Amino acid sequence: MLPPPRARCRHKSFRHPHPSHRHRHTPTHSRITRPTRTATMEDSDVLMRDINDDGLKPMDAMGAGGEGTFTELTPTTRGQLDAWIARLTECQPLSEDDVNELCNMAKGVLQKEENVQPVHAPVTICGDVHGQFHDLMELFKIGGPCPDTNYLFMGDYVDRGYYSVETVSYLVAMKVRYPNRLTILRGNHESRQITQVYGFYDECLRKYGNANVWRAFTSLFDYFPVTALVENQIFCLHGGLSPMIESIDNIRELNRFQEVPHDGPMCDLLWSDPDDRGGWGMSPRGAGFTFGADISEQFNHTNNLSLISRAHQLVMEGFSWAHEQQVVTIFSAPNYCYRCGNQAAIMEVDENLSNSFLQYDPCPRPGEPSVSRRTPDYFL
Ligand SMILES: [Mn+2]
Repeated sequence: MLPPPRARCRHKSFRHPHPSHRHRHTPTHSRITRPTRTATMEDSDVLMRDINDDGLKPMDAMGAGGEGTFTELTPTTRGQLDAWIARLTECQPLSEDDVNELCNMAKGVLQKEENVQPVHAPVTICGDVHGQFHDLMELFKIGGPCPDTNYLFMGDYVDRGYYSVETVSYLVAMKVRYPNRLTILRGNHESRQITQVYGFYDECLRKYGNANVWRAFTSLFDYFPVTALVENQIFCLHGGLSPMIESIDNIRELNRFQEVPHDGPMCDLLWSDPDDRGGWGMSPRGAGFTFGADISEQFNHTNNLSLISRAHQLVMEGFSWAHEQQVVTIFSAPNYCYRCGNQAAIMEVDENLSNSFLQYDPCPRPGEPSVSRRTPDYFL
């Protein structure tokens, strides 16, 4: 069923000439079954419940105080943000003081957002980025620069890649600078516990000599919205559904301002995966659940949704349909971990809510080894 045409175009997106490595897929509400199986590398990101916090207990998210009154950017603040963004665009990290200031500003912005943040079309929806800063810059070349193009990121900005600090600093600075053009959701890696295992904590120590920047960002992560809803039809989140959530209103009732819990509805939204098997299943990740096509069907029907858009799993073509096109997985880190050989993708949703995918390969970086598992043509 086609969505009603939108009365107005909220924002005209800037179109880049198509680079050779950019592939456009035809409009997708045609019913093409894509038999792609989701790869399982991300399944190795399991939740370990027995990590010693070493005193790094979640801060009281609302205890920061005073920063919640953010209203409008002053020219000075705008200049400050533009200077930070210019520095970060060159992949240069901000100073520790600047990160603290940025995170306080961002708390003011994100605190006002909803658990189910409303988003207007047109918007370009992106999956995991995982600290691959240069590939994030490539993403903006492929999709069009922000703020000319509106973006919605579905979490997992940090860990795995070498530039988590620059990646999350850049996205947060852009969020504060252009709050209505950019939506950044929380992924399961935006957590104190997970970042201590998968790289962000170590990267902060290496780049700053102490854990203050890690502490500032992980405290900020408690403010990120957990889901978004594009024009009341496309439900966006990092992981998937929860047996404790029947309606979208259930999500609105959650207190999201906390560390990602080990279980329960908020945990499931950030950890669950769609599965070929029906019903609810145990997740091999040790957190969240697997859910079948029957579950997606029921959820979309109950909530009048046309699509669940999520990230969280490596998919070799950058996007993958599941559950008869009721669920799509989007993964935006090409050659994930610099070795998986996958393409990345982003999904453009236009003002009529029809979608198309842009796929891209890793941005070539001189001086860095490119290790790919892709079989060379001459070998076949
Ligand atoms: Mn994830």
